[in-house]
Amino acid sequence: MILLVCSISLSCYKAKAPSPFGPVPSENQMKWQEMEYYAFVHFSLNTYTDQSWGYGNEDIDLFNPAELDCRQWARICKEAGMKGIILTAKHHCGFCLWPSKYTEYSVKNAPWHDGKGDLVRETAEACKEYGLKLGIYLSPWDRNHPDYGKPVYITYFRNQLTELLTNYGDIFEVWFDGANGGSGYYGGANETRTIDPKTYYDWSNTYKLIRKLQPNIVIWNDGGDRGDLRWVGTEAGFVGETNWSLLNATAEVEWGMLHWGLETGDSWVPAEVNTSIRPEWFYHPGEDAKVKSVPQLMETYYNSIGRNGTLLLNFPIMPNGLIHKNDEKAALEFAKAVKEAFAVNLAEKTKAEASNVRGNTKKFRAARAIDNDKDTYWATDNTVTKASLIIDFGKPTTFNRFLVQEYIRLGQRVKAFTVEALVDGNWNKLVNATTIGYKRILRFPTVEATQLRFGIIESKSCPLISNIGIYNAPQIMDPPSIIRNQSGEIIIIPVDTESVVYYTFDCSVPTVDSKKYTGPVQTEGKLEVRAIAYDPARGKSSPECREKFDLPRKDWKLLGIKEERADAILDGNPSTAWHQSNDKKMPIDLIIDLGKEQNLCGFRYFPDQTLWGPGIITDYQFYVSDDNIEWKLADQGEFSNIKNNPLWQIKKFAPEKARYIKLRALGNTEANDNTGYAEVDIITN
Ligand code: FUL
Repeated sequence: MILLVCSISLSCYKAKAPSPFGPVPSENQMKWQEMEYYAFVHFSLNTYTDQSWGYGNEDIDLFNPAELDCRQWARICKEAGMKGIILTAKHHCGFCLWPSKYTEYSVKNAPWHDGKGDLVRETAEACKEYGLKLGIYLSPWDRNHPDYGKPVYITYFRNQLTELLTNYGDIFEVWFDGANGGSGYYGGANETRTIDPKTYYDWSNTYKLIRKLQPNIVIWNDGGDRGDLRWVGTEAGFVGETNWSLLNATAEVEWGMLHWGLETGDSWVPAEVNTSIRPEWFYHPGEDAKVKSVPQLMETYYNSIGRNGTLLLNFPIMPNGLIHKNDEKAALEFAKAVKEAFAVNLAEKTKAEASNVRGNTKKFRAARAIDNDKDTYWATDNTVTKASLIIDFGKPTTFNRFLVQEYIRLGQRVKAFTVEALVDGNWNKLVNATTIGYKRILRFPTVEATQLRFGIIESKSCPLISNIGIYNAPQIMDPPSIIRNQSGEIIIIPVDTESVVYYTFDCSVPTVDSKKYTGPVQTEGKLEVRAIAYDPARGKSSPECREKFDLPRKDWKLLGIKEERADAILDGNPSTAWHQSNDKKMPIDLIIDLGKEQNLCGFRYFPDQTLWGPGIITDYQFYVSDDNIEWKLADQGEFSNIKNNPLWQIKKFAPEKARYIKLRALGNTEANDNTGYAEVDIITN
């Protein structure tokens, strides 16, 4: 009898569900994580002024989107597989897309719908119709408001939040961008106002208000108190391969913590990867040909959703109020590619065996990881933190993707794992990886095997695996990259070294009948190069890469610089850079002798792409000269949003004839004197 009681109680004990380990997600965070993919929509006065950041004095009369149709946005998002839309209700310029009671700088004074329009309402209604959730971007920095920087502005900000979180139904996420460049219109003051982002906004009381008005919301905040979600430290569309959904509730968050999370963090703060479908956030007609390709978007997919993050993909709205057809096409083709990649789960209907099963019970057996039910999971005994699970396909099976999910409601646990394939009776390692979290997707070269072994090497506590997927995704080809070096040679580099490259110089579309690239090609004058990569085995081409080049820089000389490495500025290679010596203080000049007089009408600057101390110029003056003695100011201004989006900066000015140019750096993104350049180029008439 005693024995019987003991054995019953022992098996009950063993079969008990594991206790949570470390921080766990709230119900709101869980629901948000399961959305996986949703849209950003950037639309404001910037749309009409071709700017990234409005100054705050832009004319309201500009806002008159003739064909505005939020249902078009919602339809595209829905068809693209997205689950919600976050709208820029107010960007840094302060212009409000809803008729706020608290300012005149809103749609109520715009010609659109004779001032009776409400874009937040139209977006909310369209979302409802298409079964999407609505999120709100409300910029804390307001370059229009006269009181910005004073305590009374916080009341204004909270009044606006109250309007937005009360009048438009359920809001799933609120987004507080930390950007603040200081200068602004501020009701006519036209000055620079600095605030301390740690204290000025009094976030903790604002958070209380938000949670009272919208109990199911998640808060994104990169600049202030810890919200529910974290930024990943870049707008380029990726989070770290190792990605803990944890941070500490207090103390500084360094870049590495944004990127990888914090293994020992005391709070659940998962990663959201925000990036735009084009280089910039707002619509710029010059970017119509720069919409990201399917391979680029797939890369983003694997580096966000595939790395335990969500993906917030931005659509810039055109001045007419619609999403551009190129962006629509890219988003829908991307959705199709994702669907194709994950169409058939080869783990379904297979046999799964585990090295250890919690309490030896059916409830936690290996099959729970392949039963298509997110609420069941394979678990090991409490003391077992190393374990493996073998999937037996029963026949040779071809695959190249492995998807795995932890049951995160009880915490994120796995620190390291491997995937192996049984080929001809031998276990071949396919990949070594670190964290899993909500979802991890691994890519490896296509393999044919009869079994797959998922080995957990290290886990903080007994691992809980809710889902495993195995797929054979079709290959996707990336466009090649094209550079022109200082001597004028065109160099075309395919992503896959086995592919063949075809190109044109005459603006025609490159095909397999175009010229085959066999090595650097010497060129003269202005030039447009278009190129594709081609896989002869499968008869598939990549999307094209298209680059325009101004005059070759053969005869250019950097004046007053002895270091040979400075040639990186002119070598055409965007991944090499040079920095001014660190004893120089702003303003710091870069002077170039163009070799002879040129008809200038602009310049281009490409910042250093390295992550640490890139010395990115934010404020500049551009001078021209005939003799390197007398200089004339041709242009000055800011490179808006260059910190988060360090792309080519193109500045045009009234035509000037000159032989010498001087790019003067007045400030950088690091608030010090570090000044770097990957490339500097001119634009000629
Ligand atoms: C940035 C902003 O400054 C950009 O304009 C954009 O809104 C992006 C989503 O966040 O930091």
